[in-house]
Amino acid sequence: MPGAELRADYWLNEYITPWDIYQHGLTRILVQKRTRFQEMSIVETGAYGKALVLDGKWQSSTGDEFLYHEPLVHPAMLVHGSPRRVLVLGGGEGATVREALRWKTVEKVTMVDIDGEVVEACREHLPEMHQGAFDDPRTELIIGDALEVLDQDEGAWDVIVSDLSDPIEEGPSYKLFTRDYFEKVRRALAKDGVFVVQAGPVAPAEIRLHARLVRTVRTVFPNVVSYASHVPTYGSPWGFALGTAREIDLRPDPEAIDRLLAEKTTGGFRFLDGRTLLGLFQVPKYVRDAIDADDTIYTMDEPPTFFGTGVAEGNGG
Ligand code: SPD
Repeated sequence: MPGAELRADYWLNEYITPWDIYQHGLTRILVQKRTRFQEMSIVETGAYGKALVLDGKWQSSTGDEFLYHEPLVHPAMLVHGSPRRVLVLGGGEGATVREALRWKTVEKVTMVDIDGEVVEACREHLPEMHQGAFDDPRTELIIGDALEVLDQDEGAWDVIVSDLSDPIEEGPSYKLFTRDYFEKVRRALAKDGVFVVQAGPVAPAEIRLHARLVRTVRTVFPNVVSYASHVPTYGSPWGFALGTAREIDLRPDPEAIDRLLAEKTTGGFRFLDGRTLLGLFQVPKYVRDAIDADDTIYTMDEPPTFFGTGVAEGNGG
């Protein structure tokens, strides 16, 4: 019987759809507490290293986070070409800031996260993720509300990265997946700035959120590209939406991208290079069709509601 091989001490059951659960086998629970904003766990998994889980939703794990954080950050940086000032909204683990700091052109990365307890716990328990990014002299950390920070800084940022937890109804982030929020982002960006948002799963059964987010970003930015990366611990390929007033070259020349990365970054990529970027921008037909078919726009009055939380349980042993 297959179950006889399973050796986890705890199981974290994350609902992917109302019909599917991703059961992550855990060997240790390092942190489990209710912060002012959400339920937080930092766990050690049997297969994928350590992971941050918020409100029962998987955020990232040391074993495959590069498949999320590299495609989150670098396509936007590459579309810009020479980013100096980067704003990260959310991103508690510090890995998004870590990626932005790979760019030698970057003079300042400001990260705004509402939950100081999450940031502190990640700083302490997930050094593999931030790799000292919080201590870099170019990093500024603000514990506060992204909406307020956006209002203060008009036209200031070359790249804004929205690395928020999934928009579950009870969670702290769902309002930040709306047109109203994207309009604030646009005002905070420099005229030729680039915005990217983690934009939900693109598995066929769950693609609605992604399609609607892309349509919502399109109401604010003239050029938008949807792309996705396969992150095994998410249980679905994960989507991103990038918006800008710049032209986006959907068939970038891999050699030119490799030259740009060699010249302007400190390197060390595990996922991204010129060929990978070219592949990322070739969006599968079912994703394009889903985006074309759904014209719902998320607003503060009608924000997204993303399905599912999860629960960690001991195995009784
Ligand atoms: N940093 C936020 C990333 C959120 C990704 N959520 C993944 C859920 C997997 N089912």
